[in-house]
Amino acid sequence: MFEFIKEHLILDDPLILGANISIALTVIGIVFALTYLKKWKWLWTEWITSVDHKKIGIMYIIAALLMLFRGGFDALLMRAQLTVPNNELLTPQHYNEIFTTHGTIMILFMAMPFLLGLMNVVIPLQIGARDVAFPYLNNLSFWSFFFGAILFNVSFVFGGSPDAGWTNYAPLAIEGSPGPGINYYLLGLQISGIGTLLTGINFVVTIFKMRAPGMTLLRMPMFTWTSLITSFIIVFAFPILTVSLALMTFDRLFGTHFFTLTDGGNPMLWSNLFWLWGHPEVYIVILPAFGIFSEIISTFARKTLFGHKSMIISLVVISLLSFLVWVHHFFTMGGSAALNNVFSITTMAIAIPTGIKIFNWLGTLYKSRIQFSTPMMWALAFIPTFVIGGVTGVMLGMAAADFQYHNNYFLVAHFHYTLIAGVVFACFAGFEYWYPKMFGHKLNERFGKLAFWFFAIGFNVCFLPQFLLGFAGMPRRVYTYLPEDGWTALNVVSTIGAIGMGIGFMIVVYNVLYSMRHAKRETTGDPWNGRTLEWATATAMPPHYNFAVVPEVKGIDAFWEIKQANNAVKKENIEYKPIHMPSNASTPFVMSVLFFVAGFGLVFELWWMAILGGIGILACLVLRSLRSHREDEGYYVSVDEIKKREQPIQREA
Ligand code: HEM
Ligand SMILES: [Cu+2]
Repeated sequence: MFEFIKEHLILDDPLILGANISIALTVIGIVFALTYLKKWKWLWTEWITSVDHKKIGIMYIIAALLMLFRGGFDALLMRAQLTVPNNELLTPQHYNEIFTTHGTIMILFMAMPFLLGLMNVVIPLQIGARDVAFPYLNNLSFWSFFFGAILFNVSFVFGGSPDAGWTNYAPLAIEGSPGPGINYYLLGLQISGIGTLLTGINFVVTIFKMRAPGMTLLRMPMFTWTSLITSFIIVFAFPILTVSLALMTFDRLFGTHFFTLTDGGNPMLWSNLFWLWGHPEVYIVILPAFGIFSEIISTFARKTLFGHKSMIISLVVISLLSFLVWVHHFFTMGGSAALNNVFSITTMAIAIPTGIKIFNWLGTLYKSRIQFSTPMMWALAFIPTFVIGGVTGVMLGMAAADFQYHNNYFLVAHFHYTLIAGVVFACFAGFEYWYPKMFGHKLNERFGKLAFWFFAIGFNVCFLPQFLLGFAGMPRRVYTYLPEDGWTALNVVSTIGAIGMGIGFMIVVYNVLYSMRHAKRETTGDPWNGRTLEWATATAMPPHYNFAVVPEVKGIDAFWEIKQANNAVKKENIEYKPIHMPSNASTPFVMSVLFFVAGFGLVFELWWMAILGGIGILACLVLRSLRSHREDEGYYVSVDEIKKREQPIQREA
């Protein structure tokens, strides 16, 4: 065992060694603090085993922020490496590993969980429900995502990181990459993918079955709509990923030949399967972002979202088209012209429903009195920047033109314009917007705006020059270049922008720490004068049962209408009834740890460990089936407790 650890622990690289030490110190510090403050039990009962959707959402967001830090650090290292020609900060192998982990972490362990976290916090509240449909499953979703992410991250210090790009193309990932790196990729994604699929199922059922009386499908707020459609895409797309990852795991561990170049394997099959999942995946992260911006724009423009119905139709159209465009990721890999034409047209067609959305947002802003809060700043900056991402996407979608642009920095600039101006801006915007619901106070607006300006300006300074680098022919995924190439000046500018974004991120983190201490506590549940039901709870932070009395919905902007009608019922007159809630669950956490153990065993082909983990997982399933009756009984929140919780913060009617 000792030999095994000595063989795989990475100690020779000073950068990784430094990270090793700081990770070890942080872990020791956290363990010490928890023990010293006697917080272990609190952590276990209030968080780890909690089935409250709001707490699960918060845990998702914290994990995503940590991953943003990790992915952002990777990004800064790459930018540092590319700042000047012939730089020797990183070796070629290290550069390969970093762009692979950066891309994978940003998409699968940062953007998606961040949005799933916001969905978790907001959706049940927004539809007037007490929790999600399957709270127990929700806890399992989070922990399997979390331990999948941990497994992926372990590669960094133990055994070596994956190095075949986030697309993990065969045959490179099978025959061209010895060592455990790719195994980490396959199993980390597999385990966390289970969590994502379960979340998709959970939200489809929640949104269909648990809406408050009166909330018809067409009255659902836009964030709920986008979350519903996203959940559907997850349900259809993630099984493709599951199967593809399993097949490649067989190729690597058991010598099958699904994607090899020899013995009847076909690497192109991987590309097809990967992008058949991968393209819908980018809509899984962009659609909830659209939903967040819609909520924010209508709140701070003080108007109903313009063209609510056309928004919904365009959502559905985008989701269908997202499955019909995947071949645009390999226009240049030798398909026929006819084939490329078909996929070129479906790709460009996506611009139409997306354009409709842009006009709807502009229509909402038109002749409104805009309130420039921090969330709104992100939303306003999103519109023009995302248009740049969209327009360059159409340029790439033309098969003939793609022969020029693909695999150079024009592409890198394009997808960062969509992923950052679309998704990351939305994550920050949604975080600031719903922060009072999660923590009972707003974030400081001055620091919020400062962070916004650093990040938004830094972003454009970083990525606009990359379009030009693309025109100048700089390829993607190269670790250095020559002075004669003439790419130096633009690369310097780009790195300066990246530093600006890093500072912006640090200000966001500082703002959280600052506001925890200094911001004014919210007393009402409605700090922004909101329009939708999540703002209708009596307390600033809703109790675990959300609504003491389930609200009734009379239109889009349900809460706004309640406020306009001024029929906020006096609290004394309400007759509370006991509320049925689910109990905490510990099996999901244990099971996810076992997933990690089994996954780690497979990564290193330690069969005993893999089998032990597998048996443990099965045992958990059996246990759960036997115990389910008792566990599912849950408990009742008594009328007394409800009264106590609703009392001190009565809102004036
Ligand atoms: C914080 C600012 C960011 C910077 C400075 C940055 C920078 C970079 C750089 C330099 C590359 C490598 C390009 C190459 O060598 O070909 C890259 C690749 C990539 N980035 Fe980012 N990035 C940032 C944020 C993000 C975010 C937020 C996402 C996704 C949500 C993302 C997704 C990707 C993907 C998917 C790749 C491709 C990886 C691959 O080639 O396999 N990046 N980024
Ligand atoms: Cu695509």
